[in-house]
Formats: sequence, structure tokens, C-alpha cells
Amino acid sequence: MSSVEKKSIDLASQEMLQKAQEENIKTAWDRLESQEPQCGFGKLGVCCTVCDMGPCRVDPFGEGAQTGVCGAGADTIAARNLARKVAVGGSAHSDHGRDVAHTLSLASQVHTHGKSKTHTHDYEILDLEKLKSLALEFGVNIDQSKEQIAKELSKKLLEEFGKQEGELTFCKRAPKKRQEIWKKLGITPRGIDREVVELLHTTTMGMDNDYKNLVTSSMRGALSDGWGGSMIATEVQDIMLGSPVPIRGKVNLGVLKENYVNILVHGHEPVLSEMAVKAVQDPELIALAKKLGAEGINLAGICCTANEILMRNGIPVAGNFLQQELAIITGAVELMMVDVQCIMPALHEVTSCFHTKLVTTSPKARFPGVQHIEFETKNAYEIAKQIIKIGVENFANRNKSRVNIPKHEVDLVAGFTKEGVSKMLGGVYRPSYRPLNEAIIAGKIRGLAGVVGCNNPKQTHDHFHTTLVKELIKNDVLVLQTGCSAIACAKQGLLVPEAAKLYAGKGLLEICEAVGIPPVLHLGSCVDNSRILVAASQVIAEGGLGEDLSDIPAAGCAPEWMSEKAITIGFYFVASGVYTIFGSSPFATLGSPNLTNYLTKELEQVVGGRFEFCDDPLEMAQLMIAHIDKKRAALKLKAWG
Ligand code: BF8
Repeated sequence: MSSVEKKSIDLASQEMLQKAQEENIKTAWDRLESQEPQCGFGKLGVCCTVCDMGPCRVDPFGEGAQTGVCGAGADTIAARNLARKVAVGGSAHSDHGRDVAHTLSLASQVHTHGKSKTHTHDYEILDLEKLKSLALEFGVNIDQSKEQIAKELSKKLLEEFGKQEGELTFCKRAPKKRQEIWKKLGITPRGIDREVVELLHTTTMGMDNDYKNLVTSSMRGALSDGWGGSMIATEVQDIMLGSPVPIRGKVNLGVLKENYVNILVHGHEPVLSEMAVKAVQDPELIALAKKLGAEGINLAGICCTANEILMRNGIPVAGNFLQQELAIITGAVELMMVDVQCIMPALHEVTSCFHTKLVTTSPKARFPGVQHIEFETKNAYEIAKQIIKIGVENFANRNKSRVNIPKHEVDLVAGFTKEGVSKMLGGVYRPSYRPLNEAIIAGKIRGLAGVVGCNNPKQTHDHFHTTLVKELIKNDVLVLQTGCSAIACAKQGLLVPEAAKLYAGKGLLEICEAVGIPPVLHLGSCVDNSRILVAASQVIAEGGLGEDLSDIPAAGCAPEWMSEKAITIGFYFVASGVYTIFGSSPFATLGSPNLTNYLTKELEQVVGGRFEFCDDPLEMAQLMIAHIDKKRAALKLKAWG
């Protein structure tokens, strides 16, 4: 196996890695190599930098110091480090949710001139039905103008973030039994602002040193994101930008076009990228591109921003997390505009090896020496247009001799939502999860799997996602995906209905053909993991598969995770009763066998879900299937097969 084959299974990525090697351009893989061997104390989670009596570390061999200066041992240090990661991950998703809710409040503002009304901002309400149903959930009167509903709803949504007492409104979406478990454990989440502050408080010097209690607090913090901030992000994006419906698109670096101005959007918040979708169609910009010798403007995305505009507009996806640098290395990208999260600081260096302009747009994510054009919802369209114009003008600087666009692009279908799936299954007039439940009860579908998360250069890029997912669908497990994992599987052709014939087991194939769905459903970006929680709750409400989320024959996995956000997602899934596997390294808990044991074993008795760590994709599949079969047996369902 060549060195690029060890780095990625994706042929387009391999080509660009080869080019990077030849041109001595450093990528994440090279930087990982130069970090080796990585810090053993950090890997084990036994290094503490909480106070200035440290940094302290516990000797994992039991010979040296077993506590820090304050007396904190490995259990406390590892659990505290982990809790801080949960807090950070939840902050990221939920702060995104808050910004979107804020945009909804602006979208509700109108100017009235005589009889005509104009919006003061470039956003509208595109899913009125969803606006109304959400308004009802929050006790907002729907017998008024949509602007007034949006105004009152956005106020209530923004209040959710700071909710000091009681419970988040969306907790009611969970099955009753799950709500009772949360109450009993004292982990019913309040607003994310309170939960994150409290979680961070518990981890400071001289605070909580009971690792089990730190896990409990982490679960509550994570639930506040999953059933709060992230869920608000998903719902409000659907309201303003339109709820996705199944849509065909293309994926991989081959979506970049040689004779076009190529613009990439990268990050997470779709409010700017949606405006970019509109701005690339601006006749003035298209005329300028043509004047400069291009055939037009081509927009594509990286990471979760890509998933957002794919789901709603069919905009092609250039790649997932580890392809952000590789896309630039094609030499064909005129401009990459970034917003928040998962944007490598290294992009500045890689873009400076080419003509590519990098533009940051968020005051929360600035890069030294990089052009910053701050995004404001007020002039969203004009700002998007201004940024894209820079890209168009940059076409003149492209060095054609350095352009290598890999000829790899694959079809995919994305845009599945909790509402969409029930409509596809039950019909538009009587949307229902009944057919899904019946297929599971009858054993045609063995169970459900959520396969989500990032890439990590420690693992062969995309290998874990695709090997795991192929094995699951071969065994009749219907797979739900989000984030970079969905992009990985899309590149291998798993996200089209035709994939069922090639890869799915007999039972799953039958269902996929009857309904016309792929065996792997793309539900969106990482905040859209909330769609999986709600869909699973609706499966319980439909009946026949138990009373709680932990009863469903289902499992979750983040096979190539790297981000703190993935840890938070794992925590809210486990705290919702889901057995969840993480690939690569455990979350730096091995230095505390007690904590590792608690997360991977005892937690199931406490909350119904638990973590598992595994570094082999086929073994992951076996573990997930074994768990699914265990749940089938507990429900006394017909044995699969
Ligand atoms: O939020 S899957 S690498 S892009 S963290 Fe980041 Fe991970 Fe991709 Fe989306 Ni999610």
C-alpha cells in the first residue's frame, strides 16, 4: 500500500495527497506525523492544567505521583477534562443555534410603507407549517401574522438558552419514560448557558472530585445541547431556509469545474452560505465571471455548511473535514469563505501556496493575516455578493498549469428529515412511522444505526465510516447519517437508492425498493443529529418497539471522531439511552480505569445507554448488531433473518 493509500481510501483525496507530497505542501497528515509520538499523559487524560499549582500529571505506571498538588487523582483529572470537552462541544452547537434564533427574530421585522410590507432583512419564513407547529409547542398564538408569530417564537426560543429553572420545552418530545429517567437522575436539562456555566464551575480547582458525578453533570450539559441548542438550530433553519426534502446532488472534489470560478463555503452556519447560493446567481457577477474568461460561477461546500446547502438547494459537496486542504490543492479554487467551526488554522498557509483567497466572516473565528469581511444578517445578500465578487475577480490570477481537479464525483440523495421520512413511509396524507416500526417488528429491518461524526488523520480517511456502514446495511440495518460521515459514505456511492441492490441485505432491500429510499439516509449536518432524537422518539410513540429510546433496536457510532462536539453528541445520545461507539482513541480516559469502566459498563444500568470504544470498523458493526439483536430479544421480536 502506498503512503497516500494509507492516508485515505478516497481516490480523489489520494490524488491530491500525491500532489501535496510532490509540491511539498503540508497537510493534516504531515502535521500529525510531526507530532508523533503524541503526549502520553494527554492521551491518557491524566494531565491537569486547571490551576497554577500545576501543570500536574499522574504517573500511569503507578510508580510516581498518583495525585496532583491539590490531591486530585486520575479519576478526577480525567473526568474533569472530559466534562470540559462536553461543555465546549455543547457551546459550539448551541451558540450556532442561538445565532439562528436571533436571525429569526430579525426575519420577523417588517417595514410598512402604506399597504406594502418589506422585510428589513434578507431572510424570510419559508416553512410556514413548521413555524406554526413550533409556535404551538412553545405556546405562541398562531392566529396572527407569520411575522408576529416569528417575533414571539424567537423571543421564547432565545429565552430557552438562558432558562434557569424547570426544563427545556423540547424535553417533552422525548418518550415519557425517558423524561422520568432524566428527572430521577436530576439531569433534565435547563438552558445551555446555565448548564455550561455550571459544568465549567464543577470542574474548577477544589470542586467536584467524584468522577461519577462529573459524568452526570456532563450528561445534563450535553442534553441541553441535543434537546436544546442543536434542536433549535435545526428547527429554525428549516423555518427560515426551508425544510429539506429528498434531493439529488453530487459529491467529491470532481464537483469543482475547470472553466468556472470555483467558490467554496466551509463551516457550519447556513445563514451566510444560503445567501452565497443566491449571490452566485446574480447576473452582475455571472457577467463579470464571463468577462474574465470563465463560463460561470460554481459554488460547492465543505463539511457541515456543505450539508446544509446540499439538503436545501442541491449544491454539490466538495468534501468532508480532511478534504478542506485538499480542495485548495486542486489549484482551482478562487475563494473559500468560512464561518465557524472545523476550519483548520492551516488553511491560511495552504491557500497562500495558491492564488486562492481565504475570507473569514465570523468575529468568533478570525485568522491572522486573512481578509475578514464580517457577516451581518442585516445586509446578508450584499455581503455574500461582495465576497463572491472577490472570488470572481481572482479567476484572473489562476495558474492554469497548477490546476488538477480529480475526476471523481458521485451522485447522492440527501434531505431526509423526521417529517420527510414519515411522509415517505406513510404517504403525504397520512404520514407515519408505522411502516418502519412494522418492518423492524417483522425483522425485515433488523434495526437502526446512527453513524455520524468527523474524520481524523489517525485513521485512514473515510475507511471506518464506509466499512462500518456497508457491513450494517448488508445486515439489514437502516443507517441514518449526518456530518462528515454522511459525506464519506456518499463518496462511496452508498447514498443513492441504487445502493440498496448492491449492498443491502434482502429485508432492507425490499423496504428500500418499496419506499424508494437509499439504505443510508442523509439527515444533514451535525446539529441535525437532533433530527435522529426526534425521529427515534416518534418511533416509540408509534408503538410496538418499547416505551423508551433505550428499548429500540438501535445503536450509534462516531467511527472517525475528532471534535469536542462529537463527544457532546455522544453524551447526549448515551444520556438519551443509546448504545454509542467511538472509534480511534477513547476520550482520553484510559488513565482512569474507573472512569473508563463507568462510561463503558456501569452507565448502562444508570441511564440505559453506554459508551464503547473500538478501533476496527468491522468489529464496530458486530458490536452494534449484537446490541440491536439484544434489544430485539428483549422486545420479544422475531429473530432477524
Ligand atoms: O459538525 S462531523 S469534522 S464538520 S465536528 Fe466538524 Fe466533525 Fe465534520 Fe460538522 Ni461535526
